[in-house]
Amino acid sequence: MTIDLHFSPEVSDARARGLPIVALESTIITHGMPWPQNVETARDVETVIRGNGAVPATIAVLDGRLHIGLTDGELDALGQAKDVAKLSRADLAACMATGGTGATTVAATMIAAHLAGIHVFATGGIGGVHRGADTSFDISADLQELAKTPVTVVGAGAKAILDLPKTLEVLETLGVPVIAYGQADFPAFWSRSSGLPAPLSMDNPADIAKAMVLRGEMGLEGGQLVANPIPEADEIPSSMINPVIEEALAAATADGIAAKSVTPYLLDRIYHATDGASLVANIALVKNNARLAARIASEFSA
Ligand code: PSU
Ligand code: MN
Repeated sequence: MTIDLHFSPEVSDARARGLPIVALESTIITHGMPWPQNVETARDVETVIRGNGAVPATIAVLDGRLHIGLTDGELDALGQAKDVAKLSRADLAACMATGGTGATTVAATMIAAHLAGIHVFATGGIGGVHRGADTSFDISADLQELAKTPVTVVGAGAKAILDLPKTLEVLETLGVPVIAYGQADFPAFWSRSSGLPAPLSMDNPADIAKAMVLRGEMGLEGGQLVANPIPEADEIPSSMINPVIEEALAAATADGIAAKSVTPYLLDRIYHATDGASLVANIALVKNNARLAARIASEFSA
């Protein structure tokens, strides 16, 4: 049995013409941002990709069917739907088997992109090792996926709510290349620098595409993480965001938040605590990642 992928007309056409395609996740729409900014951002990000010579493919499961590319109407409906499942590697097939509707995380989007022959994927920031993971064991499945599935993921580092040193350690153990774009430091989502050096650094989309191709030729499984710093004009300095993160983490513990709910809870809490400034920065960095991903995808096609 082959999987019945449901391509949008735009993505179908791009495949037929051999155009570069950039995958986009949908959890950021359903669990990462409030309505209506979520839908507006999803549209704007697609526009940025088109403006940079590639075709966007937002990925989600709608009524059990794995969609590669959403129409405007589908995007709108998903952005307003209540109780959409958050799908990682563990949940994807179960949601499809039961005819459910779900948004794909970084892990699940990588799986779907690979099935669809898409090499590049843009997001905000990947999941990673949560602070307190030594007792909670909360480590995002995104990290394992990067070790397994050959897709280049462009994010603004890992979300600063995480334990970034431990996240980098796990990525190293898993053999995932972590490539800072245009600087030496690993970025921290809302801020340009985490204060930690990135293991690798590149300045050129062509080199990033070439490294991925070489990995494939050598039989190295897995993808790579491109850590693209938020534009200077949009960043929130870590001195400003860190106390807010600390407060949100304390609230999550007090409220007994665990598992899949942790990331959405923290993002929402930080959004309110910063009067929406965290969302403005989040939107800016996603667009910036989309731009770079489109350029990398074009290099893959070249
Ligand atoms: N990046 C964002 N906002 C998000 C996410 C990433 O800017 O909402 C989502 C992604 O889908 C990522 C997920 O895969 O959070 C990680 O969740 P968890 O920590 O439960 O694995
Ligand atoms: Mn988790």
